This record gives sequence, structure tokens and C-alpha cells, in this order.
Amino acid sequence: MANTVTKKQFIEDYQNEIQSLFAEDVNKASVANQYHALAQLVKRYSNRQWTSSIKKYDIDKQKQVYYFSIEFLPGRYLKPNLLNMNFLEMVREGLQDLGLDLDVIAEQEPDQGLGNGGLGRLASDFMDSMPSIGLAAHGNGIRYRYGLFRQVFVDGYQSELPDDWLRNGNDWEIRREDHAVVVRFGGNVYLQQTESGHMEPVYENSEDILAVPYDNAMIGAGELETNNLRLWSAELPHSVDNEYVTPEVRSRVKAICRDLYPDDSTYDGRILRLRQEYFFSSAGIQSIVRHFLDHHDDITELPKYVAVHINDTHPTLVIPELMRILVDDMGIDWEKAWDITTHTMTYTNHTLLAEALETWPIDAIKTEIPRIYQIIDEINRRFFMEMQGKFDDNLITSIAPIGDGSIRMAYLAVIGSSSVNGVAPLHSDLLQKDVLKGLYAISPEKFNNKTNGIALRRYVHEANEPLAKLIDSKLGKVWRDQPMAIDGLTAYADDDQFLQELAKVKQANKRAFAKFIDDKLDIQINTDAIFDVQIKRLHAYKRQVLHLFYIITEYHRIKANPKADFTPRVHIFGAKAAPSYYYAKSVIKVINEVANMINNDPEVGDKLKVVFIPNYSVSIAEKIIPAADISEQISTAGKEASGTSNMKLMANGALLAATLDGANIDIIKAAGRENEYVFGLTTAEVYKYYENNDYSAQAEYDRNPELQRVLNSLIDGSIPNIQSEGWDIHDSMLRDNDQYFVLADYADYVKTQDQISHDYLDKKAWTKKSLANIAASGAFSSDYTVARYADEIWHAPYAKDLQLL
Ligand code: DL6
Repeated sequence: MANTVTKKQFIEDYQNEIQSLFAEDVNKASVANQYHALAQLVKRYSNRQWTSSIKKYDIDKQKQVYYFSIEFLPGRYLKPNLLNMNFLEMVREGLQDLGLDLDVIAEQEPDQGLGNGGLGRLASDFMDSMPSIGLAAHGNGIRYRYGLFRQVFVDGYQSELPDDWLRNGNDWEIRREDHAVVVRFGGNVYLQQTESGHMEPVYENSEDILAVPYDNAMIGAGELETNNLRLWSAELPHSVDNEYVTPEVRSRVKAICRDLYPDDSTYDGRILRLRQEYFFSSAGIQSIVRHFLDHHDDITELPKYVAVHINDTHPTLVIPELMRILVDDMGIDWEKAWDITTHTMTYTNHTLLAEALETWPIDAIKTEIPRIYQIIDEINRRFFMEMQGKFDDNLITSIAPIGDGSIRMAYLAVIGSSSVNGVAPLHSDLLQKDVLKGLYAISPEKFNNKTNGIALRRYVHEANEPLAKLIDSKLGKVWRDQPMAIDGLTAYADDDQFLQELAKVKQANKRAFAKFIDDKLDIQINTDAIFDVQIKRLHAYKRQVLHLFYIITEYHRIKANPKADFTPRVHIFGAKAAPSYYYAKSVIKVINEVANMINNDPEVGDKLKVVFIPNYSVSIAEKIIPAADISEQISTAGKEASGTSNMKLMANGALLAATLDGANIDIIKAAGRENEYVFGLTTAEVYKYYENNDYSAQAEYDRNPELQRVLNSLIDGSIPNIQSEGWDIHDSMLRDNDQYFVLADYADYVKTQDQISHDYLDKKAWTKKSLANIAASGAFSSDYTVARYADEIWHAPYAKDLQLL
């Protein structure tokens, strides 16, 4: 359906919108109200396409995918929506005619930070790509009252404040109370035979909670389709919502959707997380089945028309929940129900960290969701029956859904799904060989790889308009529609004029970013310096400390020889540490104190600066990424499942400083090793250390005087204002034998960084490498990723003719 609003029409509609919402003229309205009115108007424009897509999917009986994720990280919607509707330029000009600035208005929108990092952002990138390729695929998650905390630094320490993103309402959502469902927790449940001989559960004293959906339009690019992101909110059912309800009961219900991350250092916090998981899994499955039965007669056809995707283990309870509905509510026999369920479900694993594989104590599941426990127990019993005799007993016990007093969510997800994928080739390989080895042994046919991708529309077309326009000037707009076409840029690798223009774009982006930093943090940075960027969750395996160690090394060198030539650098960090992750918080404190020391040392001047931007978010990422020269992707090889900031930075012309980990490997292959900076242990070398148990951090320390100076500086008082935090890092290296091989990689990392400092001075050669990265980035568009999921996992059709690789 064509979006045909003219500028004239838009101006009139916008004036009317402000008038009817706020009873004032456009120029008298506050910028906040200008934003609200614009969002409301854009939503109104998009609703027609939304209704039409939903209707069309049902009439055509198009297979629909439901992507269950406990996190979505949309950031802001206004500009991406305008871009996808093809209204960005028109609205910008229309606002200009009214004396307004779209970019100023857009800054009013709160980030929707309903996710923690890569996992949630990937889900949102998929939400952008699915309708853009014409795939009927909807999100299903939780409408958290508070997003991930707002991070502030107090005396260099991370402090967490509530992220009150809903304070002024959410203009994009539609509350649909008429589609609410009831989710049942707790109480007792026993089975009773009905007259027809069917066993039916009887519930006593259960706690019923109303799940109310809030729907959000996911607007596809190119006027293709608009899908739905359904976020559930917990409320008291009307039947019990009366004056006699105690405040404790009310707050128990409210707690389910209050925080993205309940404090999992306490038992109550963990139980709350379990309640969240069941809440959105049950609500989503109930509404899918209800919708399906409105349009189809035969429930055994569910897998033909519906795919339910389990994004990481948090929504795994969709498996027993669908079984419950089929067996208990619809009276289908177990084998048939299991066949329907396993052919409907598919699962993506997103981690290689064994400790990140979720498990729940049996007692917790029994108490909170007793009927679901019975069903998992039956799945477990049948799993044993089916496997015994075919496989070794020890193997079966080690991979059963229930074991060691716990429900093992990843194992249940694999057993209850028809497909299991990792998110980069190395990750998928290690799942098979190591993390999920036993399950791979019994069902190898389920395992496959789907390398992650990113929404180039957000991270290049919208966040880096100058670059996008420069690419248009050479390739036309085809690359926006068919991302692989961006490799046409390789034809300009020796075009001096083009390289100069590309360098100019980067320089302008760096200036814009420097201004942002000056305004926000009052730090002045040198735009001729290398902008060296590490933006990701703060975690030991991601090794922000390795980057920190290089910064301290540079500082020591400058202090030892202030007159020596030095390629200036600005080190830029964005990262949040989980509130109860003590070590990660120590790392933040030390980086902040090193930044203070360096940034205020006149002898250093603008040779070296360290900027840790507080409250890293999607919209801050959009400001940093276009300005980056170096993309730090320095996790221990074999630990990062994929990474996605590596792809975003590459697409904006940053060069990798990277280990051979996750999707770095694929980026290096695509852009050419000569255009990246690769260092460090390989996965095979890391595994060899594990096997031989012969890694010695002390030996690494002993053989490298420069490294000794760095580690000593953490504890000898030379970094002002740190105490136990320096020791935390020092101990993790030497006392605890450096679990993530930071010291083993230090020397090679420093050498590589020195090479970067050297190479950056040759502007032309550098820009050529940057171009090679941009030109190779098309393959990492999430349009291709979701198309592959659709073809090979969901077996769902999509309209767009994407030239798949
Ligand atoms: O697949 C998206 C994203 C990957 O790019 C990251 O490499 C991976 O760490 C992240 N996984 C998670 C899940 N839990 N843990 N740890 O956030 O997924």
C-alpha cells in the first residue's frame, strides 16, 4: 500500500494534530508536545498499512511466525519509522517550513530500553527486517514498566536509577484489553477423570493474573508489510480487582512487569524472573492458539500455519504451555500434542558460557506453576523411555530436561523444538562440539547456524545520513533495497576523489560526536585522533580490561617520553554492568579513574583521552558508531557467540581490532584480513590450555616488563582514587590465574595497536580499508538473516525477492 502523503497534507495534519491533542498552535507547543503529536500522527498514517497486513495474512492463511523474546531493545521509533515509510525527507522539510527541526524533536523520544544488549537489539533488528521482506512475523515480549536501569557515574562508580521510560506515556502502543488472557500461577492441581474418560486438571487456590497486550506497529521498509510487536502487561483480573484486595497482592501482580532484571542475587528475585518467563510465554501461546482457531478448524495443522520461535531459553515454557493447552484444554492425546508442539517450536541459543544456560530448581517450578511442572515431568519421563536402549544411560541422564534437582531450560528447548541454531559459524560449531554436545549426539539433524545480522536501515541509512547519501551518489538507491549491492563500492577503491569524500564524511561525523561529548560531558576531544570504540555489556569475557591495559600502557609511554611522536587516540567506552556484578562494576570504576587521571594531565594534552559515556543505549550507539575508526572486538576466542556491534561499526567504516571470535571471523573473511587488525589466541589454543590445564598468568606477567608496570599501577597508588577496585582486577589476573587469558593476549594486542597507530597516519590507505569494510557490510544485513530463518527454519514465505547469498 503506497504511502502517499504530500508535504502540504502533512503540514496541515500536523497542525491539526497538535491542535486537537494540546489545544495550541505548533510554535507555541513545547518540544515534548511537538514530539508527541508527531509520533501520534505517524502512528495514524501507519495504521492503515498495519490493518491491511494483518487482514491479508489471515485471508491468505499465510504462515505466521511468533518470535518470543524476554528482551526487545527498540531504542527510538520516530526516525526509523519515518525512514521505512519513506517520509523522512518529506517530514523533515515540512517541519522546516514550520520553523521546526526534526532532529531536535526526535531527541525528545525516550529510548525503549527493554533489553540488556545484543540479544534484545537483535530481536528489534529482526522486527525491522521481517516486515521489510514481507514476512508475517510478530514479536512477543513483556512491557516492562521500567527499562534497564539508567546508569549514572557517582565518583566514578556506576549507580543505577530507575529508567522511567513510560512517565509521559508511549505514543506508539495500542492497549488491547479486549485481547487479554488469564495466566494461572501457584495453588494445587490434581487430575480428575471426566465422563469421557479424559484426565482433566482441577486447580485449587491458584493465583489468576490478567495479561493485557499492548501492540506496537513494526513498520516495514518499502511499503511492504507492518507486523505486530505484542508486549504483555500484568494486571489483576477485573473479577478480583476490588477494594478488598490487599496491597501485597496488588504489588505481587505489578512486580511481574515492573523490572527488566529482577535482582537475581536473591531467591525472591529469581522467582520473579521465573514468573515473568511463564507470564509472557503463557499469554503469548494462549493468544496464538485463540487467533489460530478463529481462522482454522484443525489444530493439528498448527505447525503448517504457525512457527513459534524461542529466542534464548527464557521463553522455553512455551513448550509445556502449548502441551497444556492441547492436552488439557483441547483433549488431544499426548503423542499427537507432542508432535504438534515439536513441529511448531524452534530455538536459538545465544551463549557459549555454560553458566549462562538457565536452570530452575524443581521446587520453584512445582510451587509457581504446578501443572507446568507435571507436564515437564511427563516430557522427561517419555524422553527417558524413548532414548533408553538407543543411547548410553549416562548420556541420557546428562541431557534430560530434568536433572540435578533442576529443570534445564536449554535442554528442554532443544528436545521440544524442531530446529536449534547458533548465531555465527564458530558458535554453532562449538555448540555441537562442546556446550550442547550430548543433545547434538542424539539429534544432529536439528542443529544449524544462522549468522546474526543488523538493521542497516537504522545504523547506516538513518544514523549516518551523510554516508548513506555518499553511497547513493555512486550506486543509486539499489543498495538500500538489496544490501549486497553495496559491494559495488569496491569499484571506487582506487578513486582518490571518492576516498577523500569518504574521509570527509568520517571527519564530519567525528566533529558531530566531539560536539556531543563536549555538550554532554564537558570533555574536549581531538578530532584528528583515532576514535577507538568499545561498546557492549561490561563482562569479563568481553575483556574491557585488555583495552584498559593498553590505555595505561600508552599513558606510561607518554609519561616516560613526553616529546616522542604519538598518534593521538580517543578511547570511547559505552557499557552497563549488571547491578549485582561486582567485578564488572570495579572495572567501570577503574576505567573512570584512569580517564580522570589521563584527561586532566597537561603533559598528555590531546594526545590521549578516555571517554566513558554513561547510560549507553541504542540512541547513544547511533551517535558513536558513525564516528568510529576502530572497533574493539576483543573477547577471548570461543566466548562471544557472535557480537553485533562488530557489524554495525564495520558498516560505518570502522576497522576491527579483533580476536578470532564470534562473527569477527566472518567479517574478517568478508572484508579481507588485510583490512582488519587481528590478534590473540585462537579458539583451538584456548581449548588446548583447558585440556592441558597449563596456563600460567604469572609466567605471562614475569616475562613482560611493560605488562608488569600496568598491573602494578592498579595496586601501587599511581592511579588516584582507586583501592579495592584495582585489587579486584589485579587478583583476577594473578591470584585467579586470568580466566579469560587477558595477559596471554596482551603483548600481541599492544603490537597490533601500535601497528594501528602507525597505519592511521597514511590517510589514504586507511580510508581504503575503511571502504573495504563498508563495501563488505551488505552480507550482514538482518534482512538476509531473517530470510534464512524463514527459508530454512520456519518454512514461511515472504514477498521480497532478496538475492540471497
Ligand atoms: O545473538 C545476539 C547476541 C550475540 O551477538 C552476543 O554475542 C551474545 O553474547 C548475546 N547473548 C546474550 C545471552 N546471554 N548471555 N550471555 O545476551 O546474544
